[in-house]
Amino acid sequence: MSFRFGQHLIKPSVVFLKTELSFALVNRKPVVPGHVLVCPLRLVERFCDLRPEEVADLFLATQRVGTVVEKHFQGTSLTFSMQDGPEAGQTVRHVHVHVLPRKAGDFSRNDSIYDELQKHDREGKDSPASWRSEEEMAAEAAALRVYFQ
Ligand code: AMW
Repeated sequence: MSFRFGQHLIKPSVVFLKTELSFALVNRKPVVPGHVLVCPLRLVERFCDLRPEEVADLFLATQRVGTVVEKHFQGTSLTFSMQDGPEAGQTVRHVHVHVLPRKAGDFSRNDSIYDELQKHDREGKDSPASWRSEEEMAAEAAALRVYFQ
């Protein structure tokens, strides 16, 4: 079985959490180590189109995922971000929360992380050559899955 993430078919090997209505996957192009994504299982484009139970499940999953990636990647804070619609920078038309472990000095200007989020998967910056290998992604997902067992 695979997971839908917008136009992408996601292999179970890169998914590290599945709840009743949500799933979390590792990023093929992380902005910082441990940059992962949490999505509703149902292919829904905009946040406003989620049902209340999907919002609840998505945010509960996001909370759990944040705790785990902060610990696993030795972060001391977290950035949560959602680009909700193309004008907000959304490239994959499927609701997703970016979860990014943060640590002191990771960006010289703290909010530069938002510039990086905006740029990292735009045209010209997102060729397959810039993506991580499936093996590397699967290994990271396997390490994170352990925390949810
Ligand atoms: W958006 O700009 O839509 O808020 O973010 C899309 C995110 O999804 C980016 O971080 C991008 O690197 C990631 N991404 C896109 N396709 C895949 C994929 N097939 N597997 C893992 N991550 C992906």
